[in-house]
Amino acid sequence: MSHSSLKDFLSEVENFKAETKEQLEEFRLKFLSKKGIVAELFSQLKTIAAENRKEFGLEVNKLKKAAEEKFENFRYLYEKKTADVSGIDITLPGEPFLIGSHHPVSIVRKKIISIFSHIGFSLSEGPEIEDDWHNFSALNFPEDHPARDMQDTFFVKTENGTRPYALRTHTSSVQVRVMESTKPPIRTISPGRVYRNEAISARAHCFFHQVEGLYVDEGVSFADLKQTLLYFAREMFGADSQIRLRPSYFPFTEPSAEMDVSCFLCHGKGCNVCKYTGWVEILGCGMVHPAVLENCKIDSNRYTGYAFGMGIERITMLLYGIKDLRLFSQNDVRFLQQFAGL
Ligand code: 2U9
Repeated sequence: MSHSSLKDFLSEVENFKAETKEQLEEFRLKFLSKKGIVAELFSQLKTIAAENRKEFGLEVNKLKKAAEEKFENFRYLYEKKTADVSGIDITLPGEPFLIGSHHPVSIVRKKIISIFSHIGFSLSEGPEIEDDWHNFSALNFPEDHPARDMQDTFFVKTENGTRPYALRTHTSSVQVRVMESTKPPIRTISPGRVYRNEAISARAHCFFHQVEGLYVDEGVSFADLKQTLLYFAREMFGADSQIRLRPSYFPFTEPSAEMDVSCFLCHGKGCNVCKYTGWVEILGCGMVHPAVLENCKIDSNRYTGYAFGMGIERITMLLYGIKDLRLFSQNDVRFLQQFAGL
């Protein structure tokens, strides 16, 4: 078989068009059957001079592939053309297929991350199983603080019976790790899942999600904190939002405060969400305690910082009017589907 006739076969295959079933069968018999051209060419392989055999083999393979592809294409077209659709109502609507949706906690987490990333906050993440230092001691929790109690925290037992690790109770532990490994300025938020040993009810769960923020640099003041939180409230709850800060106490911040936002539902007229006060509690915050900075080897005479923390489920419930925390972890599609497209 000469090279030129192989080329002729290839162009014959490439130019082939079938109008009828008979033409298609003729094509199959000619090229692809047991006694067809492709099989015949393969049987000639052993008679080809050794130095030309590889090239010849490749060419025949190319012809075989082209013929098979052509045959399949026309067979598909023919079957489509002659398919029997009598008795099928092609005007009936199709079976709808369910599209997925983002979890409401993810929607709100992403929104919070986006708001803070626009003003230069980086994202930091860390382990959910933490040691005592990063979850408690570095954050200035006294040895006898109730959060360290088995009643409040899930401890992880090791093989030798000691309990040196716990499921983190807040993502502040992540920020301790950032401070230990980074020189200020530090401007970061840490979203993530946290765990508390609570009986499960509509208002409490053994795990939930937080976003905490931390800003450490020279000259960071409470005024910086206030302005950042006002920006956050207006991005999250509407441009006309107001905030107010009430004094509070946390071991890791001093002074500490809780922030309320003016009610985004009734705008002060009084409603169920704000319990007729006009204000809704959103987050806790404060200036990082100097002892926490020192624990992380940051000079508290040179640097100051602010921090804040919020529960994502709480904000999600307020925004969407969700009345039961358990809905977030029950994976009921009737609940989840309401957030499709958001
Ligand atoms: C470092 C130092 C201080 C983070 C803060 C709060 C206040 C706060 C709660 C809100 C509701 C937790 O989800 S919640 O239960 N958080 O009130 N969090 S200040 O302070 C830090 C963080 C990191 C190194």
